[in-house]
Amino acid sequence: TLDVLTVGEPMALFMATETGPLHAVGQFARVAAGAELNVAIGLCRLEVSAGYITRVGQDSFGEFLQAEFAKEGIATDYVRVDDQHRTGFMLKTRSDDGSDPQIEYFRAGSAASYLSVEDLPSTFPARHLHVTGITPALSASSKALVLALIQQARTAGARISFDPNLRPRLWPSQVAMVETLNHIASLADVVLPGVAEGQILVGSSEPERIADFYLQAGAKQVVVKLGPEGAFYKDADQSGVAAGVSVERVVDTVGAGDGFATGVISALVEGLSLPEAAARGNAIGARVVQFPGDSDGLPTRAQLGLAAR
Ligand code: KDG
Repeated sequence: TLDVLTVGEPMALFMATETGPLHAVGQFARVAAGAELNVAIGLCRLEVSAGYITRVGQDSFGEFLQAEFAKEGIATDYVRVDDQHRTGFMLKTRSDDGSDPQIEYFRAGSAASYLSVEDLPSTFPARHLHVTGITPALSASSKALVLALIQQARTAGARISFDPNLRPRLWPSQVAMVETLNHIASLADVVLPGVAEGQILVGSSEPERIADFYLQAGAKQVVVKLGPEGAFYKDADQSGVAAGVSVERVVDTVGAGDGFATGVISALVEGLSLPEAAARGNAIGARVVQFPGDSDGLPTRAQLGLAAR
């Protein structure tokens, strides 16, 4: 059995290596991206086993990504190569000052957008399922897969975490986005929204209100990301703030939420408490913002000061 299973779209990410708007940048470095892939990588570095359900194209990006999965030790039993559709990719500017980078996607009709219930494992193979709001936005069939996986995980008694990861550009409308994501959140055990996401999804940026909304909807634990201020956690027994970890220089905030999710999920898998999980989320999120790529800041256990598992 795996510790964690996740599902999503991996992409080749071309990160600008010089500052300036995308149309003016000529130099890029290629790395791997994809919110759920980042979490799978982060978990593997923490010696928490992770499997990844995905599809890549039969092309150089697909080969590159498969090599990354292998390098990081991700279980690839649920990775399919699609010879009909291409692997998606994206471009990102270099901001260097923590401001949101400019992002352009080339992913419509990608191999991963054809994820469907055909990708469902015969039996749920993990103790924990992690999903984000990106995968159900890719297509109707990928949304059906996410819902089927959640059903399978619930039946198997696995814990489910959900990071809304709002990507309005990938949705037909804001109403569809909010409706689908709040439904998925109501089926999850652990919900990990940010305050800005709370404003859009539940109409409040007040951490406790966001937490109460999801606890009433059916979640068991909510951890609301407060950025530099840390995280607010709440479940039936306790609530509080895990203090933020200060950072000398924020380079790029993309991927910080995935680092946060990695910390929370790994800690829960290891049997730690909710406050401890939120604290580990903060520690990893704070590392990730100091690196330009999505996953280059994801630490090993030694880098986090943790004993081997
Ligand atoms: O969380 C980081 C992701 O935003 C990035 O890796 C790309 O998955 C991605 C997306 O859909 O934006």
